[in-house]
Amino acid sequence: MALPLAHPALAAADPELAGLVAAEERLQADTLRLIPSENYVSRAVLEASGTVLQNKYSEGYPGRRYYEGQQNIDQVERLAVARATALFGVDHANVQPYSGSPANLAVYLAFAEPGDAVMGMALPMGGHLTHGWGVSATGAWFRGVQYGVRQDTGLIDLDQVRDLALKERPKLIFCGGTALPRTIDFAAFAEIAREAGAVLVADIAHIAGLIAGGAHPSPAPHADVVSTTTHKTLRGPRGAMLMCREEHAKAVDKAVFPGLQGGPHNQTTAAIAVALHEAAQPSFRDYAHAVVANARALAEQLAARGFDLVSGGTDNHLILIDLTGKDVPGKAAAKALDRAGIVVNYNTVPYDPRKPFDPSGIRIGTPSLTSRGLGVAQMPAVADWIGRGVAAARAGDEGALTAIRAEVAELMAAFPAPGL
Ligand code: DSN
Repeated sequence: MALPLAHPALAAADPELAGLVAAEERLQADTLRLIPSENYVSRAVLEASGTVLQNKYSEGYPGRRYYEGQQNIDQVERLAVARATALFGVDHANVQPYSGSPANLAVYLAFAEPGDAVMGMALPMGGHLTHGWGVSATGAWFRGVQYGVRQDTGLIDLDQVRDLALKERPKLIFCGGTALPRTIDFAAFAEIAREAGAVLVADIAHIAGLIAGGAHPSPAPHADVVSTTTHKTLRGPRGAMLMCREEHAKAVDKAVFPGLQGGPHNQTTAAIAVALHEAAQPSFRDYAHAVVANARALAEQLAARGFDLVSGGTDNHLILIDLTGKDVPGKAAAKALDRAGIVVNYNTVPYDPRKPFDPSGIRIGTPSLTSRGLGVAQMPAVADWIGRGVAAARAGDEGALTAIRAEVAELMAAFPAPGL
């Protein structure tokens, strides 16, 4: 296996590990990555993640640390916070959560007591584990009340949300999720939360980059707390942020540290700062709008090829395909597409009669391909490969998958991945 020239010290010290990194770089370069929660970070974000900031402990917050030697770290964190508040138009940002699940857990710690009712979208409907789903600590320690989408439209049933909220009086209401192809009506959720006396948490992990780039409405005027990861459409390192109004700043900060976490990962904070700087540039707005334009074009092309799309299409970066009519389960299709160089994930669809580990759907999205520069002109080819790949999965035609893999690699070579 060729050693990666980009990591000479790693290659010399640990060739086995370096070989795996090189193989992953090649895989990310050659394949069409359609997982909607993934992306390619810039070289600058990658470099910031690999700095000596790694070597420093800094429990506490800028100016209020439990370790000395924070002359530079404080400035790094202040920069990240200032860039987050400016970009998202919020009073306060905490950039220390290690990732999305710990960030959401901190929200529970800040605003609820064990046993309280909390409301979120059911996981099989497109929600997230940490929105009170049973197998998560948030569903075990709190009383999860779950809403969904309508079976006839695939859209969130806001009447159901209001009825449940007024009946159950949850402490928290989460909006947002992991498989929602449509715009989230933050204002409507805020009205329901107000009526029910609940704290509204907008989990914008999937769409943070679209919001930053003006391609999705912002929750800032409506939500009490905004939770997000930084590595999806926002195109930063693996990390998270909690943002809120000033009145909630103390509770949020206290919940993250010392409530839940120890020292922040300063190298990640630095990379978040870089990503936020990149997201404030005009080119990021172009990227965010291109993500949505590509998803819309791809959805149209898929529908034209007879694919059944949950909610009939998309408003954002994500498309949820129900393969029931294609007579192929989601997992078999996802694995076949993987062999064809097209990386997706199998996913439940609303009201799925199949089990979560072998569901009826696949979930795809356009952030990664957009970061590589693919545009609407390439979406017919992408839809074609998906159509042929799913047909090959049904027919067990490995030759067809191999042929698609070669075509995919040829196109991807023309669109070099950022950061690699
Ligand atoms: N793992 C994320 C996703 O893929 O949507 C959610 O946490």
